[in-house]
Amino acid sequence: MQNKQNIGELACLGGTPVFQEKLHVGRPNIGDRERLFARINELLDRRWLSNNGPFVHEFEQKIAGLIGVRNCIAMCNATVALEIAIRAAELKGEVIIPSFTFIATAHALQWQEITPVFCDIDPRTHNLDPRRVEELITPRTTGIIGVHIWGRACDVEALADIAKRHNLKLLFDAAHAFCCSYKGRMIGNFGDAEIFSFHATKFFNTFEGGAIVTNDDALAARIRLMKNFGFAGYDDVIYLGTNGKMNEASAAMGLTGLESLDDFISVNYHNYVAYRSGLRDLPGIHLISFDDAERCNYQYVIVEVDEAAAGIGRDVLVRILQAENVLARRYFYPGCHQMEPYRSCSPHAGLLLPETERLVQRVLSLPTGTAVGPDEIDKICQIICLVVEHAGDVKARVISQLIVTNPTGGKQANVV
Ligand code: T4K
Repeated sequence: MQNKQNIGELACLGGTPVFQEKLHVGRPNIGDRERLFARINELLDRRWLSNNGPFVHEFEQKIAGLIGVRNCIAMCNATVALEIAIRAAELKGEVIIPSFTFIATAHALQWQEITPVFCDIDPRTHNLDPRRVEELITPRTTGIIGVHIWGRACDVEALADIAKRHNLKLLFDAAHAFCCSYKGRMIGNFGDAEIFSFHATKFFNTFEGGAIVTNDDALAARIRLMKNFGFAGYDDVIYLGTNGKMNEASAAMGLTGLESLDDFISVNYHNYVAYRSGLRDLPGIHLISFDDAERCNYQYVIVEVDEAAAGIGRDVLVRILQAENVLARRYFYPGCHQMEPYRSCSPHAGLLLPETERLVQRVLSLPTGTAVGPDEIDKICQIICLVVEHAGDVKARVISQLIVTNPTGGKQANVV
């Protein structure tokens, strides 16, 4: 379909969607199928499907080598990996984390009856603000979990300094940050341990999966036991453990994906550059940037919408894009502190999180990855440009249409 020239052509106002098929954020990257199928056949022939099989072992070695870290323990997903890392590091009481993260970071603590204490972020980086972290430390605090949101590293040194001075453990939820670096050193080498996600929606996936990486050999040994029920040998359980194991099919997917890693990142990078050029100079539309001096996976294309400058708010823009089959997402709206059980436990937590509250109203994630190319990105940017250029009219018409279709919900209706 041709680019839209006037706002009457917008799908949310009755036009035909630009895209016939939905464009997703988090469309899985798949490596060479022949290589994958060969590995699947191999593991079937071997009849070794799980429990520290040869593919998992090879996968762990390769990840550790890539990151330059002493230990990698592959896991069934990053949420269980977080839970195990938290338990192995002996966190209890209260742990400071950002509210601006995927809910798994908070749930991994609460699941073990540890209280996540939500800390505000630095609006420039979207990551934990170390100055705010220090204010939240109490006698019950045992640790900090920083989250490298969008693959951009936390202020690792400041957090390490706070952790050291207050005798706290420091973990990093690096779910977004596989293959990213901080000051030239690969993420995975910081804090007591870091946790990667290899979920299907990540640029590199093992269907479901994750890993804990650490340079602490004793911690790694505990984690290895804990992810296998605490078994130290046949018939010998020496810890309270769980089942966090990665299976052989996931490792086969991972080994295959690793062979295409540079291609995945290259596609993401070129998509990011295409968005940057397509959205350049648009008032109120700010694409977050990455440090060219660092390694980055560019897996998230994140835009902040400043309603005052753009003339249109994030939620209306998301609604317009979704009608065009561009499934932009509001990661991470409304913030963990606004979700259960945290909202009920601490209904006024938002008062201490002004930057988080502001950001969750502005941020959106756009489709990228190997399922999207320059043509699609050009069209997505054209829609955004058209909307911002005619923001006043578009907003009035979209909102009046919402009132017609939902007269009782009115302007208060959640538009996405
Ligand atoms: N910490 C952080 C900071 C995280 O962001 C995450 C996960 C975790 C920890 C926990 O990691 P894991 O335990 O999951 O390993 C998705 C992912 O499920 C989640 O892994 C990810 N972060 C989060 C940011 O995004 P949803 O609820 O948005 O997923 P969903 O089903 O809406 O999928 C997103 C889009 O991807 C959809 O438009 C559909 C598309 N998709 C999805 C899947 C699964 C596909 O096209 N194919 C697929 O196979 O959470």
